Amino acid sequence: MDDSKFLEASAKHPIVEGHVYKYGTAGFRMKADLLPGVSFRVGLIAGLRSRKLNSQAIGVMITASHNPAPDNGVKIVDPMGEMLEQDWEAHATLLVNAPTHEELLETYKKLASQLRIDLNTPGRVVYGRDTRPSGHSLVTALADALDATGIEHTDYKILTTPQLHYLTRCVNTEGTPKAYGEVSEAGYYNKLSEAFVRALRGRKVQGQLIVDCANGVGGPKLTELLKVIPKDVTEFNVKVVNDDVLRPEVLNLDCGADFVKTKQRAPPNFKPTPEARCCSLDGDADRLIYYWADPDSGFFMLDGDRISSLNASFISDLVRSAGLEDELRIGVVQTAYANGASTTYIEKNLQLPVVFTPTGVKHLHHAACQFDVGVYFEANGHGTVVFSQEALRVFREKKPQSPAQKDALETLAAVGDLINQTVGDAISDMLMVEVILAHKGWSLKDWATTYTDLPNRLVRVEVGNKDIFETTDAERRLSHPPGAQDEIDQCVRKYTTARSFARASGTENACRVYAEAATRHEADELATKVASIIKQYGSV
Ligand code: G16
Repeated sequence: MDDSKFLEASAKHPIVEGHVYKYGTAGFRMKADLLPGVSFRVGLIAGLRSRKLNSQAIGVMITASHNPAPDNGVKIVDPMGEMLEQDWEAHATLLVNAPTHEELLETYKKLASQLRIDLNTPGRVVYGRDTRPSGHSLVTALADALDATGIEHTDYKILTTPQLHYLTRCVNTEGTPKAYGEVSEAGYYNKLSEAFVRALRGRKVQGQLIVDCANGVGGPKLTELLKVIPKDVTEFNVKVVNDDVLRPEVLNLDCGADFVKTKQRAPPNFKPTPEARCCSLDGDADRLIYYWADPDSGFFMLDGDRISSLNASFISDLVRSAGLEDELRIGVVQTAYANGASTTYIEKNLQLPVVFTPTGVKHLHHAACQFDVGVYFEANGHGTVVFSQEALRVFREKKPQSPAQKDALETLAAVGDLINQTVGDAISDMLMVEVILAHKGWSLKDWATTYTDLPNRLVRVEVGNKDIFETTDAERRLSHPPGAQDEIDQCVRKYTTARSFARASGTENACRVYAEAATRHEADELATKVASIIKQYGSV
């Protein structure tokens, strides 16, 4: 390795002195001007990981997803399109925080020898970015690290986050029996379109769907997809709104999935017609929230919990119709943010097991892979359904005993292709919801009748130092600072059926407080009280 080339390249992309960087819920995420040095160093770690994994391609996505426009982020994607293995998050954090260029070189070499990585092995990294203008310089820093360390690289330019995950898996499986799809953006659109038509099995999509794209990358990408979906066969009628990617400042501004979920209202800049189905994506199109708004019943939201139970119910019915209920284990994964009513519905009505993990699709995905069919969605609309290799094989190869079994098996096989197996993908999830509603002949109102949400409130609390808040029990309790959880418990005890927890966000410089109670008023009141406890402890 050429040390002087390494040092010269690193000198062009310094980290910001005094700032402590941490690989959070979805990689390094913060104000974009703090990130060029981080992006360079992420290039180093991605290259090491590729070399460690026998030259398989590693993905890097540059996005700050739901965060405001001035933020950006860098995250690493493993070869099968999953999030970076957790041990390596610590290696990434270590490398990114090396104070000088010389110490960075030393840490890089030490890491390589400790992990038994031969620096002469070829390595490959593929990357993409969302529409944020700051993405340009972050890509330059990343590419400089890859060039300085002799790693082959491909820039897939502007993509949704799930498209980058898709491409990473496609690159690594191309030409093998596990080939995931054609290695191109067009391949992604063709795969989704073809699976959508197959999963509908001749049914038509009813009525119009209005899609709010958060003024992010999902807008242009959804428009591309819609060009290849055959309208005559599907009657898929989509109106794309909030797709302005030319004015960076409007990204996620008063629109998008995070706005709708946290504010519990439709984006103010478009007036949904009463009969329209509406949904919102977030800034990098990996979250999805459905809703409607009409003058009589007002606004009604179908969030990630609803999408989860809809998928779980549809797929478990199909598995039963296919005669596979004794062969395949189906399970649902949720986080502490899941509405208690959704958990009860899944366990009692759908009779499916529910597992809880901390926030972050990286945790949910891993837990979902323990099932043959693992349904995971965070309440914020981030999630997917993963099928084991065995489940996918059975869908393709089982000999049907009846026309009904044949139909169920073919639908399951199509669904396996439609749902992004690598990570939560708002566009693929949206097609899946549309397929299920078409199969069931349901409107959003029919879907909403499956259970009644407990009133809840999510609050964002800015504190001096969010890192003092540490959690336990899948983030349902605070272990630090001492005394804070006792005060929360005392507060919660004053309400009959209530629950509340607080945790530090891994993507924003703030804490989040969630409260659920028997009435809207109580949920709001409890959230406010717990937020003030957090504010008080956080200001110390
Ligand atoms: C990211 C993660 C999600 C997580 C969300 C909020 O979403 O991928 O799994 O739920 O952040 O995390 P936190 O509460 O720690 O800030 P996105 O859509 O921003 O990439």
